[in-house]
Amino acid sequence: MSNTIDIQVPDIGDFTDIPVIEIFVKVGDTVKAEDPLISLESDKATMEVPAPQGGVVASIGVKLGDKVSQGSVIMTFQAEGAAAAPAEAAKPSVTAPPSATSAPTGVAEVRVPDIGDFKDIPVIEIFVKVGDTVKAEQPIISLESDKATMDIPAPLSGVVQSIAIKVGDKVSEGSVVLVLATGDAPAAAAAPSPALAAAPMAAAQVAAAASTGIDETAFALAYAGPAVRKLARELSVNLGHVKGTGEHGRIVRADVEAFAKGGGAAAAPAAAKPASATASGGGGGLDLLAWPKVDFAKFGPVERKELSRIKKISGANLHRNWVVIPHVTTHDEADITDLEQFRVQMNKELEKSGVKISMLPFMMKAAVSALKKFPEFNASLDGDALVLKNYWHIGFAADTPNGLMVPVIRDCDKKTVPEIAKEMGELAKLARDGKLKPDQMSGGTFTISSLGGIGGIYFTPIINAPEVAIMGVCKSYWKQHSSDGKTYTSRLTLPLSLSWDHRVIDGAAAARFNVHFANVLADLRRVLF
Ligand code: CAO
Repeated sequence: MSNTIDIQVPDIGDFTDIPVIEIFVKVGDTVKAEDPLISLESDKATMEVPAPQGGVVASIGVKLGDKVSQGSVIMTFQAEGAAAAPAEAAKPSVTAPPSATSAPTGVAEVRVPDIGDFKDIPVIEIFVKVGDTVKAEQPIISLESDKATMDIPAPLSGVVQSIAIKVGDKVSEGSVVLVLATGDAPAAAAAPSPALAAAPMAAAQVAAAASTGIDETAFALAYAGPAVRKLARELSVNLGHVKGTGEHGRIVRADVEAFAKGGGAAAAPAAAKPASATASGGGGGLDLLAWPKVDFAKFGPVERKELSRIKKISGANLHRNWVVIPHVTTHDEADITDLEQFRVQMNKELEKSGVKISMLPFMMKAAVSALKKFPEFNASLDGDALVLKNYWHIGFAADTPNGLMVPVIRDCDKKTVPEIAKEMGELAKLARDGKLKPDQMSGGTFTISSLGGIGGIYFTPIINAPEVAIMGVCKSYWKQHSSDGKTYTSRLTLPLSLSWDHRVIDGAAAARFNVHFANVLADLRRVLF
């Protein structure tokens, strides 16, 4: 009677011919039931095949790159207590999970599948949260390109263990979306089996991990399988700092082990910094207190209202821009007395055309003039370089029932004031009706945020990255002005608030930009110069 048993690939749903991307054991290794043996990777998910029982690896029948399907023999075990085992024990013994769409008991990384030529598509909605049970084919996230909205379904049934993306993130084929506990594996909230501990920690567990200095977001996004994640946790290695040497940059065991020994390749210079620098507030990361959790209903009646999709997306972008860009705001004012007279006159003349001109199209022209004079304001940072743009596409913040949107008017340098006014009206209407297309909000080089129709004097607009400056404008008012301190005249005055990225622009340039902008509004003939 043979005392070895064949270990086969169990039921892995509809997947066939899946490449082996990692082998975690070698001949002679003693493994316990549920220890991961190999990792498989399809275009939709990464799955680990765990040991169905304990034993000693007697032979390995696959090598990296081999393609396997359900029933493929991957290795043989010298079974624990094989001599005494009943005859059935020698039969293939990997138990198929109950559902045809379940992966082997364990965890599976779910990735964005083949989505054609689309790349860097924003995630606009996440339908699941950690702890949710999902069924195969159930939509888990929604992506929106300028051409289509696509729902990505779960390739397997399981329980969501962690989510690697957030609304607004851009994904492409192969991007990790979430980790599912599959088959009979418990959810993150339940006591994790050894195999499950490999997965990124669920939200409730993050607080405990924070003391190790691990950047959980980077950890969750790292391209590594559950067993490697488990090893990284055991060795307190921040996966986000490890450079993968596996195929397509996948992090393998050896990378984590080498990193733990201090010899591993770091993904970024930040990796050279000890994790404790972050934990102790050394400046590498935001070492913030947990957000206060308050039961507001204890103090009075409340109503809970979910944020709109646009608010969630713009909120995430504003937050990133506020945190990442060193903002400074320079205030100034423009004398628009003559311009206002001219505007009123032009509106009378244009009455029949149906186009009404507010102050904003004039400001767009003034912005183009200032951007041409100070080209570093019409630029974006790309690593250590500044990309200067030879086109002038001006965005304007539009207040809509669903939140803030920024439509972009292209080639403002080539358009007349009435043309800009007309296009602005059309884009603002599309924005309010929720019909703005992504390409009508992209490509901007500078933004104007006007609160002039509402009120206020000054504010601090947040830069619309990757732009490097934004002009905020408030309501014009009559101000007493004197050039000699003796005689005074009333001038219609427009308050200006220019926020700029101090990595690119310095204070003197910002002050000059404002002066030029104000001078052009005071006397539009200056755009000719
Ligand atoms: N001073 C005084 N009056 C002003 C003015 C200013 N700076 N700017 C506009 N006005 C007047 C307009 O002339 C118009 O007056 P009438 O009704 O008498 O013609 C009135 O205010 C309303 O103007 P408007 O807001 O409809 O037009 P606009 O071209 O100035 O702005 C738009 C268009 C889409 C930018 C604006 O409607 C809007 O959404 N603004 C909000 C932007 C915002 O939320 N910014 C904050 C971003 S940070 O959270």
